[in-house]
Amino acid sequence: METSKLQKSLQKLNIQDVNKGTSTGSKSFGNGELIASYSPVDGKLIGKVISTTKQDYEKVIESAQKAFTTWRLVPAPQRGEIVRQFGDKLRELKQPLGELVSYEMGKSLQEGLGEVQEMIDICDFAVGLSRQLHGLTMHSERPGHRMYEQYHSLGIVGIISAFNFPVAVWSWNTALAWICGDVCVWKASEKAPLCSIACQHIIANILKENNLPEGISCIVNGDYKVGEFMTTDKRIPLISATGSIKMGKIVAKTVAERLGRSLLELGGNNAIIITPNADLKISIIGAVFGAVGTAGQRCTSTRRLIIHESMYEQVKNTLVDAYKQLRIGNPLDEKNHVGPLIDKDAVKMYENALKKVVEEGGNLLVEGGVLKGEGYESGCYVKPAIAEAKNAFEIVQHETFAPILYLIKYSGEVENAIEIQNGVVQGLSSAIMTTNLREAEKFLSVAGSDCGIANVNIGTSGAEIGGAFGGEKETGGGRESGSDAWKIYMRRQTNTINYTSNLPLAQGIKFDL
Ligand code: UN1
Repeated sequence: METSKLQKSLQKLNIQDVNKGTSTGSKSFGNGELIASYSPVDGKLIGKVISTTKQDYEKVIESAQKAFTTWRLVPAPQRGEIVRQFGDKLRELKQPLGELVSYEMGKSLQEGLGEVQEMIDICDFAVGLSRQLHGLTMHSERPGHRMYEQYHSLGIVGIISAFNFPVAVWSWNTALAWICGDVCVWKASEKAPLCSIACQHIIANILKENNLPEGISCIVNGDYKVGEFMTTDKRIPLISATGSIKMGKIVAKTVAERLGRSLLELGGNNAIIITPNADLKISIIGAVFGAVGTAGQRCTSTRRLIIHESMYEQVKNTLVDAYKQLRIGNPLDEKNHVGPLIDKDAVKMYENALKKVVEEGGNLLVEGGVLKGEGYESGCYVKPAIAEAKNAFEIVQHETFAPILYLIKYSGEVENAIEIQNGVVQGLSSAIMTTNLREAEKFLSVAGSDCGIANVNIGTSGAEIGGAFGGEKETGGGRESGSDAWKIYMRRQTNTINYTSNLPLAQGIKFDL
């Protein structure tokens, strides 16, 4: 893509002025230090944002609190109408926003556009949901009594998002939170802050056009210290955080200490099992996209392939050949499959992991390495690598956010593969490639995969928004996006109404005066 075309797209998103920062609605302010956003695509400075000071933060929370008292009284289907307008605007701006995601984060343009599509889809989902925030009715054990439950708006939702899905994960949270009557304060990753500014501009205009309080959508910028303002803040009943297990443990502890709610979506160590009954063609496509898509920087990326010994050589050779076809380069150029890693720190972690797997006795089948020269000036482009390894290796147990795929052999029955697949601390996504019904059902059974996502004949990444998204064990246990994930954004109330002139007590207790 030519630079001038990209510049035009950035203009459409109104993010070209540097020094934008903390904002509630469309008002941008802030006194903090500047955070520069460099593109991993070409190493150029895209813009700067102002980080949020404690004083700025207080203004944001005041505005959010004020907005909540109005917003919660707007009927849910009318709140849905605002989300519908937001989704429509995203449809209009899909191309420029997808380009910004691709340019600031480094994922391929197709994936950048796909990410905006996830935003559009969750808006549609939320609009429908805005008429379906159902509670249940129960039959009371007492005569002349009615019992039911209802869901009320919760308050301020704090969203801490990661660089790898710089816009979609926010929208999964915010679209649901808004229809639930909550207001949102978003701290985006300091590695992709301009994406958050672009999104804020879009929603701020919609709020303004509809004469709604600007504090319905707020953003704060900065590093973990700004995150701490939020996690320690009793005025924020729910913190939804996406990121590393290390970060999640700190967030969980801090929020639990004040008995707040947290929704955690942390690391994955996702595997695909390839059984003797697998369809090889789809297994290879699923594995390669899972491992190298987004340069291995999805929390659902495929990190481990657990292959039956009878298929091992064939899968290995086909994979090595497939990796030779991969084109690595500018992600805005649609002919490339793999873009850069987010920054040079990520490159170091990739290099360390490759070193470590060899030290532990692994065998590099596709060596990897950092690319240099024309087109790779940012220093963030790396070659996807494949290593034969053991599940017990320390490095295999660890999530490295890079395109490194570990091949692990299993023998005997599918139960052995499932044991290996479950033998990690993370529990996000998993998959089995098989055309055998018994194998598939065992994998999905209670004795099967222990992950939040378990797929058959589909890779580990690329979940649809309609299902609940999240994982077990050290992935954090939270569920976002579809199904009934909305419930965490609301407070549940049980109501019992007596329409008689007697006061019978529950459990048959007599208390006559
Ligand atoms: C993430 O990497 O944090 O399932 C989210 C997927 C995407 C979302 C990934 N729909 O790969």
